[in-house]
Amino acid sequence: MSYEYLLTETRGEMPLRCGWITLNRPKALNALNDRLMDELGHAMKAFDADESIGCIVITGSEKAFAAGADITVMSKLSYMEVYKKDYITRNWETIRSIRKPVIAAVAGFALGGGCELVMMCDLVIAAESAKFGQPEIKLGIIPGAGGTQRLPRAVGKAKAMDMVLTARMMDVHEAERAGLVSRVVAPERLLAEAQAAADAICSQSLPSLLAAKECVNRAYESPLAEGVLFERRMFHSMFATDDQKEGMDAFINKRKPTFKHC
Ligand code: DAK
Repeated sequence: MSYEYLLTETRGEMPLRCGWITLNRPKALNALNDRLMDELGHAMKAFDADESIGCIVITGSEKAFAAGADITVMSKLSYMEVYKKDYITRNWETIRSIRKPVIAAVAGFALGGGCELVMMCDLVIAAESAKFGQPEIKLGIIPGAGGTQRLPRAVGKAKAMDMVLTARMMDVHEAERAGLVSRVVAPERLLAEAQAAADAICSQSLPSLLAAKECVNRAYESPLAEGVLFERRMFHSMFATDDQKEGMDAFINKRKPTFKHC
């Protein structure tokens, strides 16, 4: 598939490298239309299936990570169209199926669907210019890609209500304090910091990364006892990997581990 709205590349050293995806629709502040979301799903699935990739980074431009779903397109839709065609559910759900760690590297606006896309990622590294918001209420709609569910889980009910009901944007420092953002960096450091985080992830054992991500995500989907049981079973299964032997032997012998990802 050739991409109209994305740039993709791989960075880092073998054996595990990072797949980079840059949202590239600058004139519309990376507004997320159907084609862009199809491309994003395709690129993410391709990196997820590539055995040489350990981590995926999604970034945008200096001005906008993404200013939301494309309002020009949505303005023409009727209830029957969005309901019967299950408006863009298809290509947004793809992101949730990605098993490798995904880092959002955010500068500028992350609004509406852009903020929801950020919340579907695993780590969020944000420049001091980043602004987060769910301004859908100003358009006579509500968040539709998980904003009313993931935002309260990330920042708590009080702040989520403030953002969803008043359309107020959060600056990056408030977003970090509230738990929406993993790290804040100077704008010129954003891509280097994201790459450093990706390199740190790619230096680990891939089966451990997949298991760790799956377990943390369980915390959002299940009661505590079920989540802990799931974690325990996954923890036990790690002892079936060569990488567990290698990681512990390397520690004991004071050397760097050489993981085989099996
Ligand atoms: N859609 C389409 N075009 C957009 C856009 C958007 N969301 N955001 C910006 N643009 C376009 C502007 O129309 C303008 O185009 P031209 O006039 O130059 O042709 C260009 O980008 C530059 O924008 P501005 O001139 O407005 O730039 P400013 O710096 O003055 O303002 C801004 C930046 C981000 C504050 C402003 O553009 C803005 O308020 N944008 C809209 C933000 C917004 O309301 N976002 C929420 C959209 S609703 C779902 C999945 C997703 C969703 C729902 C369901 N399912 C899976 C079911 C998501 C919904 C949404 O995101």
